[in-house]
Amino acid sequence: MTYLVKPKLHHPDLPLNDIGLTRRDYEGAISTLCAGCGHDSISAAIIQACWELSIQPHRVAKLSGIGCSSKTPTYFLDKSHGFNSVHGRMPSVLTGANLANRDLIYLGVSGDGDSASIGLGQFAHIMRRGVNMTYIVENNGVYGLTKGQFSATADRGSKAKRGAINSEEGIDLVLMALQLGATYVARSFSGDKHQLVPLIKGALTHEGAAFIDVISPCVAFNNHEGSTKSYDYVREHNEAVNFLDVMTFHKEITTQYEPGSVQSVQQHDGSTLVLRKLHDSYDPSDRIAAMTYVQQRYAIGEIVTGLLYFASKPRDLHSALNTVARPLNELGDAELCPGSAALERVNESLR
Ligand SMILES: Cc1ncc(C[n+]2csc(CCOP(=O)(O)OP(=O)(O)O)c2C)c(N)n1
Ligand code: SF4
Ligand SMILES: [Mg+2]
Repeated sequence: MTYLVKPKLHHPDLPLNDIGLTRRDYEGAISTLCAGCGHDSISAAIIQACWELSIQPHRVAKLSGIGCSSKTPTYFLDKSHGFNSVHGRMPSVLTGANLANRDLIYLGVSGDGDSASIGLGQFAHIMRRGVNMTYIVENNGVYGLTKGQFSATADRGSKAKRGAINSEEGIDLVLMALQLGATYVARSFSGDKHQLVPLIKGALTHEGAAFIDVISPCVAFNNHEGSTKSYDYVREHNEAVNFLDVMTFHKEITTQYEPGSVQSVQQHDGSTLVLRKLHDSYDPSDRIAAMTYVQQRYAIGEIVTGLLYFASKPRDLHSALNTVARPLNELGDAELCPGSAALERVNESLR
């Protein structure tokens, strides 16, 4: 893949995070996407979230499939591990990497074509297995890279750039993730970084399957009147249920929210999610209610955004499989090959 390296010089007074890095230390190559593409705003939000969380870049493994969205890991975190897989196959590569080394922070970046069309089966299985990761779909309702065909998330009745009407039902990946058992599920908009950055921070600190569907307009092929994934449409129909703030465990919580509208939840890693509710009746810990709410609002033309569901005690694949705690590449011969006596005992137990 060709890319333009960004010059590394930066202003000496740029603010530093807790580990002494500037925001520029989390950047990647210069983007070659179309000017105004929503995907670039999502890359900027990922950079901001990782910088604010003071994540060591070498502890992140970023994985993707094929598409304009799947190209974006080149444009952030250039000191992290990266793997650009086959179209729709990122989830199985991520699952394997995670099983081999649970010490890394896994970030999967995909498109609506990559995850809801060719990769739908892979998407379903990574969610139901509860792989500890942040999985972001940059959802523009089209195959941007191959020039704007409808993808499987395009809403029935939405209009293509050349006027064709989509006659098929759209797949809602948020509803699928909820049904399949993801333990942190959110939706956001690439044009709303105040909502998106904290949602990414919450997902990165969540120790289970975290999924964020980000509506990300394709300015080249799906930003016209009649599209339900355009900047104008999403701005007019966005219905936020809450706003999130994430406090890492070493930061003091100074609450600036009105009592009664705030819900704080302690996560496994010690960080706290502080939710400012916009709808008092909305309870993000109720999975069934979240599915009902998303569907009810969709029926009246609204796109519900915010943290829609989370489980404060998530189950992850390693705990389900009772795997060894250390990364496989740290195990020596003695642990990997316990000897013929141990093999004999295993065989005996199966007779
Ligand atoms: C196996 C395979 N089938 C088809 C393609 C062609 N192809 C490349 S990208 C793409 C769709 C990308 O759409 P999406 O994932 O939504 O990404 P976007 O470009 O919209 O961000 C397709 C069909 C391919 N590269 N590999
Ligand atoms: S074709 Fe669409 S999705 Fe691809 S870079 Fe351009 S605006 Fe973004
Ligand atoms: Mg797409």
